[in-house]
Amino acid sequence: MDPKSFFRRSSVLFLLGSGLAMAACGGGDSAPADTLPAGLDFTVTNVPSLRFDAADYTAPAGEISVGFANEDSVRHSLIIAQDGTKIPNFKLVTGKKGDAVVGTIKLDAGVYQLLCDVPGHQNMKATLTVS
Ligand SMILES: [Cu+2]
Repeated sequence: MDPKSFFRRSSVLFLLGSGLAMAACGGGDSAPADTLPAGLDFTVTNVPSLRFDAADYTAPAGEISVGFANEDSVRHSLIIAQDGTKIPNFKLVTGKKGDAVVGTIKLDAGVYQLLCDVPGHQNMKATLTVS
């Protein structure tokens, strides 16, 4: 074999090798997202970064179903408060991106605050108007 052709073949093998290495690195998060059932009274979605997807939500008074979904990459909670007092026995938590949970709560007509109580998430606030 002449030296020139040996060099060409080595180069081809080298390129093939690096191509395989790059393909092996191309992972990615492909965890299937949970989906919320249709017909919930209201739904809050966490979006990047550290935000609810709206500033104002509305819901009917009475026993209501609440959906809480996470499109952000960190854990979030949903707390409902009125005049600075948390509504007891209600807290929804989404752990990771793609999580979705449903809860129920009984609320009278009025204006409520939605909060996330994960440390450092005090900017996650929204208003819920129940009527
Ligand atoms: Cu949060």
